[in-house]
Amino acid sequence: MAVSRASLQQKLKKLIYKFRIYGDFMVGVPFGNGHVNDTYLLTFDQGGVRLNYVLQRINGAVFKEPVKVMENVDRVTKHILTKIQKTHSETQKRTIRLLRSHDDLPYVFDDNGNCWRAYIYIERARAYDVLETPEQAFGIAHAFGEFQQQLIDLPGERLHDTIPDFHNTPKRIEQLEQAIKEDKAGRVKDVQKEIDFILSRKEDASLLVRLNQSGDIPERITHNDTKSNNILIDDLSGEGICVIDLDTVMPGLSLYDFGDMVRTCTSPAEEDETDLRKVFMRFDMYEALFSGFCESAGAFMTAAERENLANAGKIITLEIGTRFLTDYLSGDKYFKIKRANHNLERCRSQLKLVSSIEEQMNDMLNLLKD
Ligand code: GN1
Ligand code: MG
Repeated sequence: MAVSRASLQQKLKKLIYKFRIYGDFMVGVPFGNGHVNDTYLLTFDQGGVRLNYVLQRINGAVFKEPVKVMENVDRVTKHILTKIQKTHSETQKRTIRLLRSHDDLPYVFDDNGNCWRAYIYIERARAYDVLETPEQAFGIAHAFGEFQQQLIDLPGERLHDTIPDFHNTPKRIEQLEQAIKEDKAGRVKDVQKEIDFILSRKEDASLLVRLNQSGDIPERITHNDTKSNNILIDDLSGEGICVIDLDTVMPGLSLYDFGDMVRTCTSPAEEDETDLRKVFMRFDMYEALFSGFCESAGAFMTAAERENLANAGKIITLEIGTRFLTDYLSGDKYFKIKRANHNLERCRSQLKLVSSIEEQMNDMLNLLKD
């Protein structure tokens, strides 16, 4: 244990000095709750002052072209910085600031070919896995809506599709059907109820993709992973201050971003809660998301996008539940797990949330009429 701890410190130290950074490396510790990348918080002594940085290994199995991921993140953060410089006197906490390597790139590679990036840790702000108040939900939706708004005029060519068909819900269901056929881990027999639940909603699940294909809802630049914990909430002001985890920023549909907020901001329980009585959509949280998003995204939202806000949460919650189940059936190859049935537990809580959203569909639609 002692040896591996020391070797981790050596490894982190070697990596972080591949970036242009001032001061003495003190310590690095694992950080955050991501299901995909490896994240560390590093502390530096800079002339007697302690400063923290986040260092992350991009998961190469998930992001096959990490350089493209970083090109997207770099362009997007630079663009956002130019925007907030015009509107805010203090910009330090309002966007991720990437460190640059000695070759002036926003990433480095280790000896095993893994891609790493680093940024300045934002102090006195935090990310919430479960929200406590509607004000937080409002702030999160407002911030993600503003993020889309800021990127509407991103100059240059289309961003890279770093994970093609990332939010193609019908494709995700096809992948589930394939995993059922293959039954690699011999688990299909235990999850017939979950499979039936998902497959009986196939038609509903394809709605947003169909609306995009028919030209009714446009492609935009979206975040694509708008979990509650991908916004930092300022400790003092309570404002949703900074959008983080930009790995999946790419062309996408605005409604998937809104939907993932419904999935992660409205339930009083964690994504992997096993007591399903605790998993449901709190309507006051939905209302707060709706208001926050309309306030910042309302100006550019089309009528068809607006009309489908109520469907978005259901569709992406079904999509993520489908992905968890697919991974469970495939032997837990994609998402990091902490226990044997973790992906199944995650799937079940998502499906419970889908049911709760369905029950409240009329109330959600009524909100649109007002
Ligand atoms: C993954 O890495 P993390 O936890 O931010 C996943 C998202 C899922 C999410 C479910 C690249 O995000 O798509 O919605 O888990 N990211 C990727 O919690 O697959
Ligand atoms: Mg993520």
